Amino acid sequence: MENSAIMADQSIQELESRSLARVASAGSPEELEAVRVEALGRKGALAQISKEMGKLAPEERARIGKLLNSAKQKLEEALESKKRHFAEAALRARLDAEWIDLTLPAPGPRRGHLHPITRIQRELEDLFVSLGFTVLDGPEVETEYHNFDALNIPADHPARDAQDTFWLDGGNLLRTHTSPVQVRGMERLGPPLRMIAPGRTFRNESVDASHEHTFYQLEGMMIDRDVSVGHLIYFMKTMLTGVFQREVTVRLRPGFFPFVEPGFELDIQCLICGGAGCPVCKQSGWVEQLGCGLVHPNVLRMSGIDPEEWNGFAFGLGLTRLAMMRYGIDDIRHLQGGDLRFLEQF
Ligand code: FA5
Repeated sequence: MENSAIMADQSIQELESRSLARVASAGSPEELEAVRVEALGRKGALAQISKEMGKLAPEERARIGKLLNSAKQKLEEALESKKRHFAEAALRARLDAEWIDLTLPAPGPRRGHLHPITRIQRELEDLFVSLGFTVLDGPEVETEYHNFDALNIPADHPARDAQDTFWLDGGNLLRTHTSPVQVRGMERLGPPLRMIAPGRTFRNESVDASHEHTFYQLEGMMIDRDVSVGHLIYFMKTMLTGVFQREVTVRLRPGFFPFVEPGFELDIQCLICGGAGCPVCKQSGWVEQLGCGLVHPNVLRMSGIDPEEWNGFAFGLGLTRLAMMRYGIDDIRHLQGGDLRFLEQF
């Protein structure tokens, strides 16, 4: 055998066994590709050897050619099989990572919760029901008679100006307070009567941190024999302690409402700023929560109740403002702004 043929023989065998060992130990598809380029690539080791083959005798050339082809085939098979191995391992890893249990129940729709105003309303309903009061509902579109006249506010009374509202065709209006439900309660149920009426009210107001054009009130009324301001104060304190779960500082100021005599405004010390002054309390330290008083004899009489036999107290509470105080909300506009990020905090 010629010398150069022996050398080709050796280098093919060496290359084959070295490359097969490298394929076997390759840890990644990149390493595998490097082996392929070095051994089988256009400028790779086997290509170099086949270039030299021209120098060999024809019979040696055929033998070395066979050796070359066999080495090339073995290497290609080894590469292919290792490549498959990597692909299968990658697929297995992916399937493991992306595995989902199709028998698990689907996540249901996201659960909502009650609006803070609704929550307070329901709590107050429970509280008053436990004190023997009935919960009444009334229309949001009211007659002028129920919203004003039956409450001792005739057409030319200046108190109408304080509750400017939205008038509808036919002389009806969006109720400015929940007080018309008192009238409907007296008309329908008669004395003795203990009722509350929560609901939506409307006023033609300039909106600011503490005023909305659409807000919630809760009306209350108790008609019986010998009802006094003492009873009124007892129920107001019981109610506010229930809402705030602590003693709150309250003050009663004389207040004028044509349907009560005497009439009061009940304020609580601002729980947002602790009385120091903020936009909600208009820097006064106090926030008006409700109007109240002893029911005016004219109102009883107009609803068919004899004021010589019966008397009572009534109050009208701002539910929206109460929610602000309880949850420390410093602007009334947040409550009905429809921003779920705000509402989800409660
Ligand atoms: C009345 O509406 C009387 N009907 C209350 C009443 C009932 C007095 C029974 C006596 C006997 P007033 O206008 O003050 O009163 O409103 C009552 C409460 O509603 C206020 O104390 C306040 O908390 C709330 N309120 C009034 N206007 C607004 C508004 N624009 N935005 C938010 N809350 C308001």
